Amino acid sequence: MAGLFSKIASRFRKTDIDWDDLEEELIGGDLGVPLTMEIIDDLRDRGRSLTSDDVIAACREEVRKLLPAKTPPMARPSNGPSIVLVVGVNGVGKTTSTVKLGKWLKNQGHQVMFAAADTFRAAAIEQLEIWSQRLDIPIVKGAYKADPSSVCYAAYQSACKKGVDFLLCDTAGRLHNRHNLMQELGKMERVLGKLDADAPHEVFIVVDATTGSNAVSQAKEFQAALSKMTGLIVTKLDGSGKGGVVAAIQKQLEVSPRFIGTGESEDDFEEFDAQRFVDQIL
Ligand SMILES: Nc1nc2c(ncn2[C@@H]2O[C@H](COP(=O)(O)OP(=O)(O)OP(=O)(O)O)[C@@H](O)[C@H]2O)c(=O)[nH]1
Ligand SMILES: [Mg+2]
Repeated sequence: MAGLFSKIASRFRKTDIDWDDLEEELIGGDLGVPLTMEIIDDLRDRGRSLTSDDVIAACREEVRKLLPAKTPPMARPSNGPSIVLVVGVNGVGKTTSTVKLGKWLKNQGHQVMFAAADTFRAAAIEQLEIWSQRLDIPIVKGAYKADPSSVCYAAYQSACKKGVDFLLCDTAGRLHNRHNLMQELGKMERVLGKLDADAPHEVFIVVDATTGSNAVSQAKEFQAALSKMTGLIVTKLDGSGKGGVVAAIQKQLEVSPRFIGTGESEDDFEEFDAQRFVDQIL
């Protein structure tokens, strides 16, 4: 499916660039108002008649410049496991991404453990357990309805004992406007912070690319509820022709993309690459 930029290129191939139309396309492509305005202003400043190819090249360049050229490695403390908290609204792909990240890390030779901290649904614990068996990655789970903070606490202790490098904590999907559930995340952070002052070492917000600009509001609410948000995992980039929200979140929240999900299988997962993203996905 055609991405945002190829869509714009075909729209303006035979007509002069109309700034209002271009603005509409960029906002429609989920780049968000602040970034769209910056791109349009920059293009206007060039003050000459631009071809559609010039415009696309400039748009790609603006987005590429905004995104970090190199994705940082996963944070590691000098002692003990690196704790990764995976958060987001319902159904965006948190559990799938936790599993994919687990496999990705294991393939690099790391010792990985899962914490099934989504105790909200019994099926969620089972879902992660099945993956744990399939990938041969140990799991610590709590009882259905148990306090997710206590599951993370127990998982941390087990991870320390086993010499685990990365403890990946899958959390329950929560609506970003449900205050008590958002507060529960703050509690998880505080409990983990007592075990290791820098924990959680990574907090990844997962968003579904196909939800478009709503993902920006979701990420904003999670950022407000948590003391840190270290990265973005964007899922369902396969075939949707969407992805602009990655740039909008970087621009408005300064949270950088770290991984992308490109399908339902456990291998449909890649470390984010800004150049590839602007050239092939957007
Ligand atoms: N096409 C596609 N589907 C995905 C991707 N990531 C996740 N999914 C699918 O999205 C659905 C929801 O994924 P989950 O990982 O269960 O989502 P979740 O955020 O853990 O959901 P809750 O725990 O209910 O909040 C599943 O059907 C996944 O297979 C992706 O990158 N591409
Ligand atoms: Mg889940």
